[in-house]
Amino acid sequence: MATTTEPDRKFVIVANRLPVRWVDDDRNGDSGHWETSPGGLVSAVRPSVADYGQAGWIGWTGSDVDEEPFVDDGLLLHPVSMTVDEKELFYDGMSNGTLWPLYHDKAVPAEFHRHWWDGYRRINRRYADAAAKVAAEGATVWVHDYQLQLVPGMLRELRPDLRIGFFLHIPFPPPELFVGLPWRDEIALGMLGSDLIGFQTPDAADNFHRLVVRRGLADDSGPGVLAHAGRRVRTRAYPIGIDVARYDQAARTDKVSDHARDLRARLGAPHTVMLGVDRLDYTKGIDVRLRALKELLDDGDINPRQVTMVQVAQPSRDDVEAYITLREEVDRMVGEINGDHGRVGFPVVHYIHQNVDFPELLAMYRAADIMLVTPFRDGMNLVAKEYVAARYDLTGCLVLSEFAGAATELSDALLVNPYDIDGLKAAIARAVAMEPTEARARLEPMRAAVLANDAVDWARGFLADLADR
Ligand code: ADQ
Repeated sequence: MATTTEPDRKFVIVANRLPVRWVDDDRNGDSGHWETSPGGLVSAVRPSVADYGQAGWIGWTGSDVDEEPFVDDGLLLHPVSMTVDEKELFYDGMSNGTLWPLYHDKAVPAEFHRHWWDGYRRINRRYADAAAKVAAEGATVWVHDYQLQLVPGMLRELRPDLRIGFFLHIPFPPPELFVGLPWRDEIALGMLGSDLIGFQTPDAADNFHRLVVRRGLADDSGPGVLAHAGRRVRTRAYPIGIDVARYDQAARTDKVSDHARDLRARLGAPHTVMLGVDRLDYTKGIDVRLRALKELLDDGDINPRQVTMVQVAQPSRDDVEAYITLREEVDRMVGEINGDHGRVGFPVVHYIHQNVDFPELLAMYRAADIMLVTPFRDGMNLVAKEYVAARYDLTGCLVLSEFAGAATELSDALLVNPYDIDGLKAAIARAVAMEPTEARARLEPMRAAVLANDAVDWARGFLADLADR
């Protein structure tokens, strides 16, 4: 690994996190190694770097230790550091206490605090300064997500020569909701610093378009085109995809099949295995699916000796109050279901509050007859697509919230409104009873949709439009 600070990068990604993270090998932190960061953003965006030669990535390492820029496999990694206090204001506060709930329909109330906003601006400035430092003359810069919405505007002021794209991974709320935000115009103007703004769905793109026109921040120049500050800013939906081949190929291996078989045996060989895989986040509707399961069991509509559920919840944002409360609620509900309906050695819900590695995740997708994806609101939801990619034999049933971005492409799933518990119960009961021919007929078009738009297609599609003037 070599270091460099030359402004020589033709393509620069700016995202909250770097694509690698430091993992301590011992408790003293004396030795450790870099490994690929988990999550959909990295796996979708990382391959696009290969098309550009000299590329750079600006992001946070996740620690408060200052790190020097370094080159890994030709990619310049430029760490942005923040103190513990700054992280509290920028990340826990403004990003995850204000914007995250506001953009997800206020699943919990969004809080507005001026000191959070000040921290958000300060850290956005730090990312913009770093991008201005490493981007070569005329370079393309691709900024990601709700933590960094001010970066395009700040960067345009510093470097008008750059081509700037922005992609929002989460929903963009209707203007009626967004206008309650005290810093609505600053945020919208930050995004308008881009040449191209990508969203997960046409609804999100439309919400942004209507907002900026209504607020007088830009003029409508036709579908998906805005006029702002003498420039053309385009907006469009680019639904994100997954690395389909990776899931499909791994799913077909004997190793994963054996693992899945073993998993089912360890679950007590139930007739039906249901699965949930989510970050432990209140937008994901983990509580609502547990409630539906509990009522179905209480009412005797499903038999606890025949149906087992595995819920994997990846630890997430555990410094934020609402996440601590959710964790307690899920713990309690799992305990209640197992207390009422489990037997010694045979709990009904197997709850894992941990990361699982790729082979384990794949084996779970293969072992699951029913996949429950029930967010109240979700930009896309990659888990739904991963499950479909792993079901190469066209068996299995996806129950999917109509409020996940993925519902647009996966409209052959059993679509549910997660606020409607009776509807969700009916969908689960229907999935348990579904005939293989119907499951097959539903999975076939969904697999075609997932295969037709993988992560590389998604990134290339966005970047081709960004390059096109
Ligand atoms: P997330 O809210 O994180 O992403 P999602 O799209 O489902 O949601 O991606 C989660 C990823 O983490 C998936 O790849 C999944 O396999 C993995 N994962 C979940 N639980 C895990 C566990 N316990 N162990 C290991 N891996 C686990 C945000 C937006 C989404 C949008 C993505 C990408 O909220 O709407 O789809 O960005 O744009």
